Amino acid sequence: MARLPVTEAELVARYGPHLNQAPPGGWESEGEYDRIVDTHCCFCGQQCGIRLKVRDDEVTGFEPRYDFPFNEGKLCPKGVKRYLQGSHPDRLLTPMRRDESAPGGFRPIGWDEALDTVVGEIRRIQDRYGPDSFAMLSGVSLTNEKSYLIGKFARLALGTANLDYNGRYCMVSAGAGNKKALGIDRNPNPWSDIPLADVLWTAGTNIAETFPITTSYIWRARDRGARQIVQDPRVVPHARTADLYLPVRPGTDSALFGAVLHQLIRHDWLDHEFIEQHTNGFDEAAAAVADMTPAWASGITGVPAARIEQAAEWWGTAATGMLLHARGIEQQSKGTENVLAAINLGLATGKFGKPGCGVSTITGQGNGQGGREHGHKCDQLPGNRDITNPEHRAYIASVWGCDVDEIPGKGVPALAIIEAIHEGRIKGLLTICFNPVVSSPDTAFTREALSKLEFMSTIDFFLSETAAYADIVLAGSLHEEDEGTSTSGEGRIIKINAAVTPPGDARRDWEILLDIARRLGRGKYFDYAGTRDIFEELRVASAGGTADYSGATWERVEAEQGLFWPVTGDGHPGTPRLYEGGRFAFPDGRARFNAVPYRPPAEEVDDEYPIWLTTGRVVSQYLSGTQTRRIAALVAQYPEPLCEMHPRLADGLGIADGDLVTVSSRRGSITLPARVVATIRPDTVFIPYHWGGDRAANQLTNRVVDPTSSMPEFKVAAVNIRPAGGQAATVDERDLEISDAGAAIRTSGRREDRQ
Ligand SMILES: Nc1nc2c(c(=O)[nH]1)N[C@H]1C(S)=C(S)[C@@H](COP(=O)(O)OP(=O)(O)OC[C@H]3O[C@@H](n4cnc5c(=O)[nH]c(N)nc54)[C@H](O)[C@@H]3O)O[C@H]1N2
Ligand SMILES: Nc1nc2c(c(=O)[nH]1)N[C@H]1C(S)=C(S)[C@@H](COP(=O)(O)OP(=O)(O)OC[C@H]3O[C@@H](n4cnc5c(=O)[nH]c(N)nc54)[C@H](O)[C@@H]3O)O[C@H]1N2
Ligand code: SF4
Ligand SMILES: [Mo]
Repeated sequence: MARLPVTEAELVARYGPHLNQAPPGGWESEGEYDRIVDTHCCFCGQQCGIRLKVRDDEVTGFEPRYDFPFNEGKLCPKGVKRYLQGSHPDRLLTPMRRDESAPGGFRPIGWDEALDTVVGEIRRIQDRYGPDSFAMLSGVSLTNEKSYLIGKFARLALGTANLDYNGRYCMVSAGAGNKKALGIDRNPNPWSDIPLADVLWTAGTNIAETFPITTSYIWRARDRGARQIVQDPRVVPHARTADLYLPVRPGTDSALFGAVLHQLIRHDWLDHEFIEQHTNGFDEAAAAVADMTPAWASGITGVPAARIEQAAEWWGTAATGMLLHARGIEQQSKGTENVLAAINLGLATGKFGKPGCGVSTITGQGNGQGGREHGHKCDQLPGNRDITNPEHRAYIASVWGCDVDEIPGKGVPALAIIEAIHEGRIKGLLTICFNPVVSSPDTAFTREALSKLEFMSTIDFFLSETAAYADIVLAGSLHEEDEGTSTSGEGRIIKINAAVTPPGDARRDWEILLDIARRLGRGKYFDYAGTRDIFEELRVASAGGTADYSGATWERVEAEQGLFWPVTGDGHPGTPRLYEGGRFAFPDGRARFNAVPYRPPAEEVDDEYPIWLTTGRVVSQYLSGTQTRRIAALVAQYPEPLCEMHPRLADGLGIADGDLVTVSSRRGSITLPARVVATIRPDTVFIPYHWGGDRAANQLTNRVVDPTSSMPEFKVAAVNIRPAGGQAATVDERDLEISDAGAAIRTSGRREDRQ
């Protein structure tokens, strides 16, 4: 097997360490400020290093950090504009109470009234319907400290089993697959491995738009001559430079991976020594793909058989290689199976535990990695422990100083919480950092559910579409208004520093939770003077778990530019690459192959709904859009959702670029402009999901979930499309001006949104 010539040392010599140079005199020479605070971007899981300029307790500007080894002076369009939310006129400055007679449907109230109402309603509902009838939904834009706190708060202050989080819509299929096959829910590689891969396979990720800084690592591999394979129903920007493009039909990835394993076996492109010494279950996995020929897979996936064969040859014969995957293969009703099928390819060729090798998920949300380790999930306790395991429960009870029976059992996952609300089994809800009215599948259903609640409260800094359903809205904190740690998609624990204090009467999220706990009479379990105390407890709680942070201190994290967990004790160097030397996180040290038979997506196209729909992101918007839809410079880049479709499909329907089309599924319809592009499969349309109200893509999506991970099938639905008559109105310049002055642009978080 030929190794590409360029070495790691040559690569560093060629690129950096600091690829981009600051302007002469440094960024500090520009703009007015009285302090600069080193911290990280509040948006995606790459957690780029950023420096905030502060004047008079307000963020006035930013610069990228050159010293942070991940982004080395680079930022994407969202990171560049992130600080503009702080002084936005929509920023919530006080708690609010629903009041039909008030303008906008809410009136400002004081904290005592707000928190007494929340606590009174929690008590009333739990007394009447039982402790689990009050649920909590949370999110992982929050720090590790807040994630840990929320896990404890739900169990010991609310006393409910029903806590889950928005990572349920994001990382859980990857997590379940990694735990099952390799033993740890973390991506196995630091990104410094990417440039060392001789073949780079990206599956189900629009990496150039969603992880722009990671793309620069891919360019470094490409410049060494690494081969690039892209698997996506769309010719995403990164695919335009790929050596091999696999235009997979939505929902069929496990068939493609199965055929590749079939080929690896057929041509004996296998690492027999690795399979024998470091894995179990190869024979079962091989048996499952015995009939998965490239010709068979071609019929299912729509990818020409020759391309599948080529992908197998490149992957099978390269000395090093990485397969990077994200939500495209994970947000399916068989997301976990897709991940297991991808991992099989790494195990079969020995591509784990060494430089430039790995099958790695790319974590999405800012703290999407850390937030899934500290007990934020319905089945989990801190350190990635299992809430049903008696030993794990006993350990956490000892850290919390409570009776083990005080820790409730396993609750239900996010979508099941919404379904239980719809069925009337859950009556009360507290949400923080989650906007399910936009981000949950089947919007009409979500709205109906929230309308049935007897009481709902939301902690947010903007009146999100979800907050608009609340009875009491609690004004929480922005990222730069609090300190703590976060864990990037690489698995690197980093330090978030506070730059400013919350404005008006807004309060830090954790202070709000502590106050509620005290008012519920549970203050003794929440005796923290600051987030640092929470981190110190988190360290102890995580010790001995798979996600072990016990050796991480705030000082070390900052001084060492982050620490990769597990970091198991004082002085432990951290673990950038997992599974070194082929030792996996199981008692026998062996990874597990998994047999992955093919099964189709939950909903398939038919005469009535003949077109595949898939959903996702654009570079300028972030998630449910509450944050980025308020920044005019970002809105201007992509102001409203468009329906991407191939010219052949458009022609057949008599649709031209910019025409309004109505897209309908079994759940609902949306009318939006068509964007006719040749970069998508002709049988598939794509709609980004960052908008609410009648512009929400999730009006169309299906509530079916992956049986293992409970991930909804955001990436596959069947739809029909018809011309709606008329052209799309071009973006109204006045809207942008309004937004420059700060008002929300046609956000749908309005009172009338409530049904
Ligand atoms: N600009 C921007 N960046 C972001 C975010 C954002 O909102 N905006 N969000 C962050 C978060 S939380 C996440 S989770 C990540 C998501 O990052 P990605 O997963 O990269 O983003 P998506 O757009 O959801 O989907 C990726 C790709 O999957 C493809 N796809 C759809 N269906 C299938 C399929 O069946 N098979 C395959 N192989 N591919 C399919 C889509 O065409 C799309 O190009 O991005 C993070 N970064
Ligand atoms: N159709 C479709 N739907 C999808 C997806 C898809 O690809 N297609 N992707 C899914 C994925 S991967 C994800 S991650 C989810 C994300 O979906 P959500 O989690 O619902 O999206 P966010 O925009 O992050 O919503 C977070 C809310 O928390 C607030 N917030 C942010 N930071 C903080 C904070 O520090 N404190 C407080 N108190 N509030 C905060 C924001 O203002 C916002 O209102 O969407 C999912 N939904
Ligand atoms: S790539 Fe992610 S972390 Fe970096 S600036 Fe953009 S949104 Fe922020
Ligand atoms: Mo995500």
